[in-house]
Amino acid sequence: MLKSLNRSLRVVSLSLACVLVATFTAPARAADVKPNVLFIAIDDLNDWVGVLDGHPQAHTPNIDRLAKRGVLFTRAYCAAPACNPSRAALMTGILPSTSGVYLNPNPWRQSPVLKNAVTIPQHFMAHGYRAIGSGKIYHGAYPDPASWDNYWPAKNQQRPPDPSPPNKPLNTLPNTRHFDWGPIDAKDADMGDVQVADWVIGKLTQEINKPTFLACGFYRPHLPWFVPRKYFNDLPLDGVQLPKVLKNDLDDVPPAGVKMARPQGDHARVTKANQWHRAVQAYLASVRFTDAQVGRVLDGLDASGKADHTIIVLWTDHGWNLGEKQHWRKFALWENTTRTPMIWVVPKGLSDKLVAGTKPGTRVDTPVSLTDIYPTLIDLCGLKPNKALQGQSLTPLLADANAKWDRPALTTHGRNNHALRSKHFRYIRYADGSEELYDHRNDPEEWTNVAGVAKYAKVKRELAKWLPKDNVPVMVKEKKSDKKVKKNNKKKTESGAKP
Ligand SMILES: [Ca+2]
Ligand SMILES: [Ca+2]
Repeated sequence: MLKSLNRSLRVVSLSLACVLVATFTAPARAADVKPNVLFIAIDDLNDWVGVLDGHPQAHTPNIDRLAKRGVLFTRAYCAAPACNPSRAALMTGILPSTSGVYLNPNPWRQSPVLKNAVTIPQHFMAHGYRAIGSGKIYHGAYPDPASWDNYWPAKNQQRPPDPSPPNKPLNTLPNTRHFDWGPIDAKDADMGDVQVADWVIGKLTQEINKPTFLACGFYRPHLPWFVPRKYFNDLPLDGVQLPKVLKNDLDDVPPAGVKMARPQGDHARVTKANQWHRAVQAYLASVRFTDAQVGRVLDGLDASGKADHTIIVLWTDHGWNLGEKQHWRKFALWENTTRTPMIWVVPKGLSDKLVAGTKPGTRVDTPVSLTDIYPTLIDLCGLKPNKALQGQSLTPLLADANAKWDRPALTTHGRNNHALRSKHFRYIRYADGSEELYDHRNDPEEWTNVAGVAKYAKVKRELAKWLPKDNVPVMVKEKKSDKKVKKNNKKKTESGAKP
């Protein structure tokens, strides 16, 4: 009797306490609460995602359900079509043409412009946040310990090793290095990205008690496309569909563009070894694997009870060609190499700038840049502005998918080679002055270069106004010592446990 009375009293006092806590922490207005940020990066994922419809066999139920929960940008473009310059620009908000960080071998923190640049997580730390993370956020060779309070596996080693098959290369290509693919007999738990997700889920459930910027960087579908066999199961080789390709597509591309495509390189090797279908199969399988990890992290967030208090942004660092224009990888200025999935979820009442939150299932078709992520986060979380930023806040588009937006999306590959993407056009201008123009109203695959057609002169002129005025020289070159560091990092991350 006494015991049950005690229990009742405890329940009553606990309920009272809950009411009090709820009352004390309930925000008078949105700005009183600092939202958490879950910042999910995926490496080398193009538009082969269900909601972007880039490939009929793309199967990404988890990225799709995230998109349905918030706003999907269907035309988001990288600042540079390579890991290092894209990520350096995204994380600092400063364009390659301003920083001189154009390519992968440019150690970005050595650029005089970026040396003291305040990265996104640094800006959050300066505003009372804890910045933590795991996985690939910066390019592998150039992690940034200054960006984090805590990182796993370590501030200078962003990701754990991946399993590697004993009988490489699986795709039979000579001198493949990581240009290799196929199923491996590894368990999910052996995979670096699974361990990264585990760590992030652990932090979500245990430790988000103060405003936290939590980064989660997935490495697949970056090469090599080695993922556990089960992700290949529903993709029989004889049913794999190649991307849409036009024969002789490069015939109307100027030499500067053909040089980027390198048709005698990867494409010749892949087709000669009869590996095109296997490559597409392995990329699709790698995308499925990563999508599963995204799903685990989203489930972790929901189970943590913090979802209502967390802004989510998901992005990938650039697109990828798998034989379109006889081109493979990124490193070029076309739609497929520059387009990336980008998704935002802002819960209701979290942001003064977007009190209603994002409306589930919204699609924004306006072309935007990944350099817009930084100012958007500042805007949504009510942080002080960072004057160095060159992007612009996406908040107007998050609030209204049809909001006015004049600026085309800019992508730069190497010094003074640029692409501008407007609603209907892609305009490419190479350093030697040669051009491509594609009219997406009737040419979504960018097969017909209309740069020389008189009626498009005005379109080119209007777009050219948005080309950067300054194109600083390459400011940082890879040093011998960096090459050594890179080699060691590579060893650390690729020679892991054998499956
Ligand atoms: Ca990448
Ligand atoms: Ca063509």
